[in-house]
Amino acid sequence: AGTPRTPGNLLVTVAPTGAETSKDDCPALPTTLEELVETAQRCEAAGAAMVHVHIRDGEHRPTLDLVRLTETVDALHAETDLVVQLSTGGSVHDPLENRLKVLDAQPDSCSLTMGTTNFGDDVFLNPWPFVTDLYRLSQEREVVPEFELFDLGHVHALHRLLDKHGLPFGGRVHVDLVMGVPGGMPGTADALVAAVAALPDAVTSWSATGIGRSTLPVALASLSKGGHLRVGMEDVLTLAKGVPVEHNAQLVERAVRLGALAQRTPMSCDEARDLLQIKR
Ligand code: KMH
Ligand code: ZN
Repeated sequence: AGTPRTPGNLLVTVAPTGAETSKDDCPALPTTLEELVETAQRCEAAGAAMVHVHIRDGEHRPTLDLVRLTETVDALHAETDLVVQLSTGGSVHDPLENRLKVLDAQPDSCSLTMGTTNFGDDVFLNPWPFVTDLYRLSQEREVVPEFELFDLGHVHALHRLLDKHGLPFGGRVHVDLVMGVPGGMPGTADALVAAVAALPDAVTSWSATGIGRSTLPVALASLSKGGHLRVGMEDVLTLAKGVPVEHNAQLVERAVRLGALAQRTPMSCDEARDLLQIKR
């Protein structure tokens, strides 16, 4: 028998694509199924345990096409052990009814944003009835939500949701702070500390990600407060000023290096499934 592995205590989630960057602007963005699977495999080898997925159509445009979503979930399950989280946020242009249908593709987890937010010059729409419909659907379908909090008001909306509608499927409450979106809370250590202090007691784990230049301050603040990390080209396209990300695995590798400095070890996919109580 080999040496027993130290249990991991750092969940690294990779968000490799997003819906707001075009392939023309960033050819390294994984937009085809082949690119996504290759990315997921390299990110898993580098230490990621969960993938937050947005997909693209044949012209590399964001889509919520159910056939493609299902094919993507199946391929990621076949080719990796990663926890597969589908975005229900889609792009700022996706209608709410299409975003609800994402759960038909049977992901392990789904993102669930806790309120409407300005998103640059656009609006990312999440009216309360949509939030509660999506939450109830996730409970029925036994899909574990990741609550996306873009603002301090979203933290309070999460209190309200859990008070009125109970716990998610599996009983764990996992949150991701998405910081530094123009229109949301800033990507600063101060804002992270305020958001974490206000989280409901029912929260069992949380990660954070900082958009663009707030990536490193947010990652360091999250590690300091005992949080987990989300990284990926959905959130940042440079490693440093003028140094483009060439592959999402570089961001995962950096997250693992930062974690190591904080004496945190990346979780395996199985450990992440236990943490989030993903249906087996
Ligand atoms: N594309 C953003 C408008 C999510 O995936 O749930 C929304 C987003 C959040 O990316
Ligand atoms: Zn997303």
